[in-house]
Amino acid sequence: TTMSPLIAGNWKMNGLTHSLDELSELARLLTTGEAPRALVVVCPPATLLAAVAAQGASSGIIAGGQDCHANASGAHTGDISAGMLADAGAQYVIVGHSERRNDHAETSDTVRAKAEAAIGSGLKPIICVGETESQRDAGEAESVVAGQLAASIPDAAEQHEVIVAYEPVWAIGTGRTPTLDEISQMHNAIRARLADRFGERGETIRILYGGSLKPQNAREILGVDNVNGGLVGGASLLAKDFYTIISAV
Ligand code: G2H
Repeated sequence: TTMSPLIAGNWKMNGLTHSLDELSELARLLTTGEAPRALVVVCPPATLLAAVAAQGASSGIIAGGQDCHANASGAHTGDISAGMLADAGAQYVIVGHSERRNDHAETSDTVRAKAEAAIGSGLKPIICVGETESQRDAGEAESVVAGQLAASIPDAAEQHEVIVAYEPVWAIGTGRTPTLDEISQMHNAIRARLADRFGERGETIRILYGGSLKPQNAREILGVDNVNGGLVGGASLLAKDFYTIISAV
């Protein structure tokens, strides 16, 4: 396939206004070096979203949210709708990150509803899936991920762009990564599921890898077949590291 790779930075609950200095540095690196092959997305805390969208525009950095509510508006204290993210300048939104699934008891049905809301507001949802360590040890990794894919991806993906991110829970923020064979096997399995369900369109859905992606392992992981980019947490907080990962594709 010829789709351009996509590298998304997930700042999680890190970043105050001064973090925008790192964004300026990233913008400088992106505009002074060779143009990146990858689409570059930065998902900051919601408080910085409008600033990231404004500041990133001239260097091609695209802003994304980290979560959205499934409803368009209403009495949901502390939540943010997809339309609000779009209004602040976001073009993407992460849904179903394992930290949301765990910390906020989000099920795949919730995640699908959020992805539908995102699409309804013109955002591209980055839909996260991934098995826990005990599920992998029990030989259930592929079936768990297949179940999450089936329930988390809305039918609207037939007409609208969605992105899948495979993030094995045990690799998140741990410094541990699956072997290249394990990544390859899972990404091929995900591709097969997407093709089964969405036909030719399923071949064009990006499948990102996430979980302890770093400058040191980015080139080999992002070079695996059916790995169409990455979702980067810790290593996206420093412009230099994130730029190295972006440049690895
Ligand atoms: C996985 C990833 C980004 P990290 O959660 O979503 O984080 O790269 O810190 O493992």
